[in-house]
Amino acid sequence: MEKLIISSCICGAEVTKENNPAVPYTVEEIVREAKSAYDAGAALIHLHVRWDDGTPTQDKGRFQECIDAIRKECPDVIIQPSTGGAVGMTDLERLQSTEVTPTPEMATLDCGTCNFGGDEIFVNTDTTIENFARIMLERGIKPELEVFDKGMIDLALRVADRKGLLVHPLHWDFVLGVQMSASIRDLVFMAGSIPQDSTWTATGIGKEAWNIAAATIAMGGHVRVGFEDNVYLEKGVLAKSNGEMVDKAVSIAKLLGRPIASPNEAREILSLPIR
Ligand code: KMH
Ligand code: ZN
Repeated sequence: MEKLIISSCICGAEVTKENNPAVPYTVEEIVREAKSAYDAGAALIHLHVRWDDGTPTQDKGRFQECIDAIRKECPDVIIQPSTGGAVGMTDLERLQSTEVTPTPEMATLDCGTCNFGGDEIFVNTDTTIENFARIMLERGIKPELEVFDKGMIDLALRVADRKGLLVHPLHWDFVLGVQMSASIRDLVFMAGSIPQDSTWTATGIGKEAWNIAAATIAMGGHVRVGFEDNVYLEKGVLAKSNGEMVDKAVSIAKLLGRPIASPNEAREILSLPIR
């Protein structure tokens, strides 16, 4: 089976130190978590950043500072800034993470609007999707198409791909457990709903995280683990670091006979230029 790309979503925008004291806020903490994931075998860091008090931000300068600092410790890792940011941010605010130097190899592109708990709505109109896709195409950034349900796959194809704004093969991330259920039935449905030459990653939010990770690894998909999606290593046991979560994904992969991709092997799988 193809080598496994492990992505680590080390920080997120919603999870806090109250959920797990190891959630990183400062630049030093973000670097510590990125390095722990990289050392354990993550080829890709999905990056949100925070101000020191934990407030999520898409500030270009803060992204630049964090990316530069991560790059020193993890020289070849793929750094994938979020353009999702946090609920309520404007599109212009969110896009700042793509304006860093050098231009990121990848960034997320969220493909629809969804409920985010309580009264929170994460807004991605058709215009937003099209604009973000166009900007990423112009800047040479490969989007990871974040889809929270099957309708978002259809939207990405209709709103961006049919207009020639996406370069194939596409890369998807199935985020299960926010809107669509984090069940293996739905994971299989999602994997069967994308263009055949696509690559895909999946993540389960909350308590289904490890079931989704194991099923994804067995199915030949790639896997995302980290504090953004889940703070537990197992039921009732908080993970001490993102690295511990990557370690667990590596162990599952080993049991299932799936070798781990290095960052450059991940670039090859994702059709990114080798560095
Ligand atoms: N924090 C969510 C509102 C992404 O990184 O692109 C959006 C998110 C998706 O996390
Ligand atoms: Zn994210």
